[in-house]
Amino acid sequence: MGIKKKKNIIILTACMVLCFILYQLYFFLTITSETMSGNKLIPIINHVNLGGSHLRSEADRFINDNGIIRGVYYLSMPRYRPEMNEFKCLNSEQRIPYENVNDDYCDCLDATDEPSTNACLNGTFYCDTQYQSKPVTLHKIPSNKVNDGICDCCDGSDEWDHSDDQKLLSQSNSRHYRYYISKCSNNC
Ligand SMILES: [Ca+2]
Ligand SMILES: [Ca+2]
Repeated sequence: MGIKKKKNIIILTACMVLCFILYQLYFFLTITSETMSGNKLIPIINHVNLGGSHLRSEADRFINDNGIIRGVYYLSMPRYRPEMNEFKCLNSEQRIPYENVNDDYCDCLDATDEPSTNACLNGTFYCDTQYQSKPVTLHKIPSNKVNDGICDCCDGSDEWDHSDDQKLLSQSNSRHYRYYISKCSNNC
């Protein structure tokens, strides 16, 4: 191989590396500018690419970034694991089929089977950022404020059910990063 040919290959490789770096930088700056404006980035699970045994169920949309069922107080989380495919309401002896948890219908008389939805009138939703400091307070809201279009939690986690028209990034950018922007900013 001639010296000139080698030189051309090196230049071509360098150009490709440079283009790749610029491409990544462009997306990084796009995401950063969106974040700087106070919006919150929420990961989207790409169900198609997960495939096979890792295929996520519809129920995964109820899991927040902390790995906790949305709206559940973290200390209560173990009680939301199914026992014999049943759920025992937190504050009573009532038991319901586990599939009735977060099915958008209030089954437990104590309103604890719908931690992520607004189905129970007297329910409680614990924000993703469960504690606020100075003074330290447990951050929770009545569950009828979940997905009502108004940001109630300081981190905006009560407005988790986003429709397509709330995506602020373009479709291609969203797919690339599997992110979209919620309309609630994180002020916690
Ligand atoms: Ca239910
Ligand atoms: Ca709300």
